[in-house]
Amino acid sequence: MLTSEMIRPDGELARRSDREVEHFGPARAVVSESGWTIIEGRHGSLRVQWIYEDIVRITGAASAEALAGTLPVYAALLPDESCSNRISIEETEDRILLHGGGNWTLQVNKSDLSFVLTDAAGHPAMNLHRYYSGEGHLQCRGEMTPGAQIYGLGETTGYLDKRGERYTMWNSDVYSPHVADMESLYQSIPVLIHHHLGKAYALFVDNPGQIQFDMRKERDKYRIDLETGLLDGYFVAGPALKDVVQRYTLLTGRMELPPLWAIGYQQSRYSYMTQQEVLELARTFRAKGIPCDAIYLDIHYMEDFKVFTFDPVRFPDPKGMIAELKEMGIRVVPIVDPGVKMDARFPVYVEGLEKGYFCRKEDGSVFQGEVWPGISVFPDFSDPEAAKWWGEQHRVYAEMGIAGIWNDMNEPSVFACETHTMDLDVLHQNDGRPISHEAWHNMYGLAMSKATHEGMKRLLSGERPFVLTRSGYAGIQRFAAVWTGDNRSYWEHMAMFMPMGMNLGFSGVAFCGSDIGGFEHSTSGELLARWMQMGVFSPLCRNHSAYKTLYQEPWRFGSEVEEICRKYIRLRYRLLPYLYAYFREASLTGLPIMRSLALEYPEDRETYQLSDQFLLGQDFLIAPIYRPSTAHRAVYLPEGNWYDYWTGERHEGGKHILVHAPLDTLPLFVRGGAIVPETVEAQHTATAGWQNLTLYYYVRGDDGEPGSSEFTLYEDDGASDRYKQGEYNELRCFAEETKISLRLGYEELHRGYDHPRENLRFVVKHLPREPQDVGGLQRYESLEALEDGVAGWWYDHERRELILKIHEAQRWECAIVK
Ligand code: MIG
Repeated sequence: MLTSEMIRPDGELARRSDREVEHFGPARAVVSESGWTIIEGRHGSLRVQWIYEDIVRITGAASAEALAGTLPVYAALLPDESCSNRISIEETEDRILLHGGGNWTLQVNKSDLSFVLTDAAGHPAMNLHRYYSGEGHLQCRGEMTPGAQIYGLGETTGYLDKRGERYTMWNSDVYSPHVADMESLYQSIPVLIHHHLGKAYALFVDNPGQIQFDMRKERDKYRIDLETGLLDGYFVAGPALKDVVQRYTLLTGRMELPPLWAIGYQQSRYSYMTQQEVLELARTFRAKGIPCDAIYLDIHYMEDFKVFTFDPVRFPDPKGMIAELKEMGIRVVPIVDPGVKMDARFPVYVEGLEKGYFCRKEDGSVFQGEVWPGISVFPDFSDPEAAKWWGEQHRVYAEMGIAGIWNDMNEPSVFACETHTMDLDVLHQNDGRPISHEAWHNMYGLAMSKATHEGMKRLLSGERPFVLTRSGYAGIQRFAAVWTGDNRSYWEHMAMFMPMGMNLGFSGVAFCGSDIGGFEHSTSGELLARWMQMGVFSPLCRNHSAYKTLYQEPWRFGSEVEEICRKYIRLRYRLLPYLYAYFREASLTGLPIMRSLALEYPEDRETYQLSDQFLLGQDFLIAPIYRPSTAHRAVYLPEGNWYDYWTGERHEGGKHILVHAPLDTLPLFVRGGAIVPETVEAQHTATAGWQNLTLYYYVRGDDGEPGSSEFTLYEDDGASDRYKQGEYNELRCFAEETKISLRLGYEELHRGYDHPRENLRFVVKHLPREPQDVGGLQRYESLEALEDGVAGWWYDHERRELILKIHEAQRWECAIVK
């Protein structure tokens, strides 16, 4: 607990950014080696490498020697040939101009070594930046364009735009309520995106030690202060926000396609205490017809909190339990913490110790810290052998039929010590380049998830693993999904997830979610209902609650709340084809699934600060109610027409509207012009070969607004990695509208996954009148007649919907005369 002593009058609250620093200049020499250039200054040096056409690496250090040779790399994925990229150098009286590819030129001022990236026309594509050195630490200052926004920076509290905030990249287990002035949480993703009127660039600092980003201290500047290591900056050019995110994830990687079950609804609690309770829970979901794909086992499943064990009394037959649950379509995801109990009878401890796999201090002694199992030791995931060994420990789970692992406490969190983490002088092996914990801290969680992901992949022989992690660093998306840790059952925390999730998305983490209902503190039925409405539209959909709080499964608060949860979870299952297509896209491009409106409407200033609405993909706009006893809220709709998902009412965008949303209603809008695939709801996921598929086309408006739309549907078995060998389908669906006609259709872009299709239809929503002709197809008098028929159409006057039943073919298209 903090007291007011914190702000005693004689106390010192010195910030790093107050420390004295000097800029690197003036330039004294320019040295070029194959692929890189060092500009040596009086107080520091820059090393420039053109990594990709649109990504320039500018590393800074106090001395040129520190920059020679191979530099350490943590999250960045560098192409092999990066170092052979040639940089051409031009010198003027006051500047050094470097050009290494693409349209960009790096202009370095000789006087202070400040630099700016300009485009082909000579306009700045990135503002002026300056590196500084001070007593043993480095700093970067970047100019901000007045009126610009700052996005990204990973998992942070507060609102969408980070201007005026300050964050410290230092992975921390923060159990205290997450509030706006919290500078660190579990994840550290040092990527800052500067955005101004639709033009953006990013600066990614690849350094897993402590870094502070201060967007507060100086107006229209940000400062980045490093405690250890090099100032290893990657400037990622835009200009579009989407370019920036795609390029940043080219640099730090993208997620692999998760198994479909991990996209279903997941139920968790700290803890479901016994095998009996878990089975009962699963049966209740089924009895109540509430879809569910996964149940989590929190720490109580273990014997004395020893990892890779099951408590023989509480879980006497885990294998049987897992098999029974699998029959019901439910997967089990056990928690795995990094702390290994120090116990001479515990084989994991004994073996790890023998082989030297645990973290050691400089003097060679094994680091010990207290966590759940009591005094514990911690694997050194920076050592590839130790990591592999850790991965191998998961064999017990894999053999039981488990494919999902939940990594917690991996900041790492250590109890009852001053740092709340490992001693800073622990020396990580780091594959032959030993590094102190102080300098490597933020990598620990990522390295654990990487070891887990890779281990599970080896063990599952072709089945896709799922890893969920609390802690991580840039690039974590390659190995794990992220949940936002110990939030509370506060309305404020429900609201806080929106900007947090959107900024995680900007920072490359597409697969994220919050504990639905809130973790600590007891939820209420109303809060659970509202949070669920938002949660089914977040990429990860998991309800989780803390020890000793009220149980918060969907049925715990009476029938009204239960019905609301059922309705929304079922909606998520109907939308799986839509969601899965965006997971596929994220795996290919790195673009987020949960999106800030600014990503899609970068020219629209109204979107820049929107922290309480988000998009799921391009077509769904979600504007949850996040206050108690509230049934109205303002919603901003960007340009175009938007349909209220529930009532079908059409709203013209480019303005705010007031929406009425009683407890069972989530304000939810679909973009006019959207093509949205839906399947039928089910109790759990199966394959992603959608047997029943309806492609909804939402017309652009009542007046025949012209335009064309596209949606690429993706199908595969949803479980294995055979899609990598081409076992998948891609269906490009399209719609072209003019005032008098509508051309609808699809074509197969790829066919490699065979599965039966029972039912395929197109539905044109909100078509104001019955069309005169539908591709010469047969017109039916009623829905029943159409159902019995082979192919044809029927127009529903009441709902203003055209329903088209079609035969599957490689391509299909139909011209509708309105
Ligand atoms: O609070 O394993 O964030 O989800 O239930 C201490 C018990 C440890 C923290 C995680 C939370 C989990 C809990 N863990």
